[in-house]
Amino acid sequence: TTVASNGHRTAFVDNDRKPTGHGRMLRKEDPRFVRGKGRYVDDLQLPGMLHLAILRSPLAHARVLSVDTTLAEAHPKVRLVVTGAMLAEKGLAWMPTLSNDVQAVLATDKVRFQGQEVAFVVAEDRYSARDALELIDVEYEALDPVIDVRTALSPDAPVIRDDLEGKSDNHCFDWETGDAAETDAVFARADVVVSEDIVYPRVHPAPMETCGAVADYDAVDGKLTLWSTTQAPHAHRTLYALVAGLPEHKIRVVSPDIGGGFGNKVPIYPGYVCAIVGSLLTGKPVKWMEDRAENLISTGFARDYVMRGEIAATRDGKILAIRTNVLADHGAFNGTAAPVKYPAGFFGVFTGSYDLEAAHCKMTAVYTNKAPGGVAYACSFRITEAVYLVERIVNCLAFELDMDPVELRMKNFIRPEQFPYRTKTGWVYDSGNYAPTMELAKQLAGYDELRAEQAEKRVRGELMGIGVSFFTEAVGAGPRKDMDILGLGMADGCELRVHPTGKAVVRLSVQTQGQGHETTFAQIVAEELGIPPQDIEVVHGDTDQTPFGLGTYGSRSTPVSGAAAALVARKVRDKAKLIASGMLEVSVADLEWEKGSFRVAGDPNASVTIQDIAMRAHGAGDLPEGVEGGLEAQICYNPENLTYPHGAYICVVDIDPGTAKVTVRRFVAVDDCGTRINPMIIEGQVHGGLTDGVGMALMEMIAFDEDGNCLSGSLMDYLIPTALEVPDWETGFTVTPSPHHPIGAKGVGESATVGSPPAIVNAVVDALAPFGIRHADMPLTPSRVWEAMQGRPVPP
Ligand code: MCN
Ligand code: CUN
Repeated sequence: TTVASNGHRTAFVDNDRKPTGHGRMLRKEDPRFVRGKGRYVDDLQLPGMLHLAILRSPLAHARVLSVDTTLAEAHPKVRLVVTGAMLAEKGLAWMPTLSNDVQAVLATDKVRFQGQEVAFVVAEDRYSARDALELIDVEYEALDPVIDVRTALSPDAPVIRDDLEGKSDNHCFDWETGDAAETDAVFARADVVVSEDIVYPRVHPAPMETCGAVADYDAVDGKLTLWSTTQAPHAHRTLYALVAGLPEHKIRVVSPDIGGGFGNKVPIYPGYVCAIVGSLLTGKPVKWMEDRAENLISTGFARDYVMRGEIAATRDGKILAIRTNVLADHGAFNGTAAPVKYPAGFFGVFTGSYDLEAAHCKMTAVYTNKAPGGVAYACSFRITEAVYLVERIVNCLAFELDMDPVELRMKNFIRPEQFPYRTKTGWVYDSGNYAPTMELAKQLAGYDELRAEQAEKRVRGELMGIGVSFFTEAVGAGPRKDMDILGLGMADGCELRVHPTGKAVVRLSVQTQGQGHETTFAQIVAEELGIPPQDIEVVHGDTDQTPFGLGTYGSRSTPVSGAAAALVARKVRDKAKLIASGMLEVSVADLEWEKGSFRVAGDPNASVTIQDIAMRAHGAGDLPEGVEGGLEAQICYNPENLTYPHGAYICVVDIDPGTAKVTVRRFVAVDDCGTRINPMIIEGQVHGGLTDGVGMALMEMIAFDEDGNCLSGSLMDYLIPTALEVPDWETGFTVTPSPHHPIGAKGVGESATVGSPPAIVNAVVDALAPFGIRHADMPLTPSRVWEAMQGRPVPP
């Protein structure tokens, strides 16, 4: 453990400073980013490029009676105006979503949320395109909107999706997991049952760069190139092929630098399709770039779960079962992205890190007149909601039992010898060792001293709270036998070429958005081959240059593509070994590998480096019998299971009793993501996720008025945290390698966003304990905390 100058402690125990493989290494991408030399979609300028702007619905629910584009077409700089009716003629008015629903590209019959795409204009410049939107005259007939998820299924609610055949209500899907009867039986005989209504409000990832695309259709060779802000270029290409009927080999999707994705850039948005149509019809490259308001009101939101959590336990704090009923708001179209078998993502891990006798979840998903989306904002496929539910309800139990929340958790953890552990909802946790992680967090926080300080402060009427959360995530989707998105299996390709001079290029199917893949994937290969990471170029984000794979979300890059990169490097090493045996004139069995070279066992002077071998592989000399020239390999990795990282978080807050303002004073995060490839990048991921957590717990919410007007369409209204709202993060880690991952690594990119909101809310509620408060819903803004202190229920 090292103590920083600010007194904060950070634990280091492992291989933090290895030079040629895993370890702290400055990011290869930093020189271009810190100089402002990143290349984003909006930086692209092509000769003759036109600009596209989208007309959006001002109403949440309305019939489209007519769209008059005459004046817009007459604008001198306008080249094209397209309406839903025109797209319908080409069979392009609707597109499939990643969840087997359909979504309007441009509205034909009705608009179903405020901000929905109604028409688009292509003009010579961005300003003219936007000006011309005002010249389009749309006649709407307003309909009653469905805004409150709780009344969406009432018999008199207007039907939003009357486009779907036979649809007579706003029901989207039902989903159930666990055993209802068994769970009810356990509840019936429990000493203590606690229930709580828990809302995870609608939030938005709000990446720094909004969504956009440049489409360039070349009529001569029939090739479409689409530069777009996508986290999953290959999956998008296949879908464009299926939707637009273009041959897949004539589509190239390029995802250049991305200014943050956070799941916002997983779906296919109407804007991308509009850009493609715009280019097909004008024969010119067409750029569409959203502004901030468009991003906030129309693109993939996150959460929006109304949950009833129930927990059953013995009087002495043994948790027996958890039961939950969820109402899920999916907006106007089910535009979520999750493996087909999992319509609620991986919410099924709501049993958390505890060894239970039974568990059951029943979920009803509904349509409302709000923007589509659902799986975004570092959600690990809805594990955010699951962890929030279990970590809040466990705290409610601690409150009822008057038991210390750490002690209650420790008492109920799945024990190390129980792994691999099958949960009551059917997930097999690959590995875990929870108690040491919790202990380390306690130690770094000085937990007992904090409790003593709190007791003293309470006597003086000061409001200090200590919040704990412990999470297990399931990341790395996923084994192709049970995970696919629209029929595409969730395996990842990877290709590695070592050039004659010993420099290498590794080609990935995943797509970095700020996670530092250009560095860490070079490190993975470096660790396996002993080639310095500086000599390994990472290529990604271009379907013409990389093998097929499903992209980056659900923290799957390390669990899936990371494994692929390690294995492809081992394949190259195996071939290198054959070549080395020829060079050293010994049998393969006599060779020993030592990072970067093969040497003859027992003869320290007889060795060849991987660079020597690369030259020989491409050179003129003889190669051993049956060995082809070149030094390259390719793989498609299908994970055996997900990886299950875990973590223990402790948050300390102070609440001003006069203004009810919450200050996060300290935050200790101990993460366990198995083998750590680049500890510095992991810390960056954790710092970012913790900051997200402060945002969601205290500030962020996409709100609507009763007419369905989105009240959070700018960053003045949708508050996101800055350095001023967050403390100096205190991090530590433990290492429990994944037993099935070739290097033992588990994903970490979403851990902190998943794990931190319950720690912060638990801390706020703990501070409010003197008021008898057991729960309050996010975001815990001063006004909400104030209401809670007055004994008034917090608004939903
Ligand atoms: N890493 C590591 N050792 C491990 C695990 C991960 O060094 N044991 C490193 C990886 O090599 C990678 C980074 O940490 O450089 C994140 O890896 P991983 O956990 O595999 O997550 P992904 O790369 O798949 O990233 C996706 C994840 C998701 S789903 C969201 S949402 C999110 C997140 O990443 N979006 C981000 N972090 C983000 N960070 C930035 N800057 N921008 C986003 O949009
Ligand atoms: Cu769910 S947000 Mo991330 O998986 O891209």
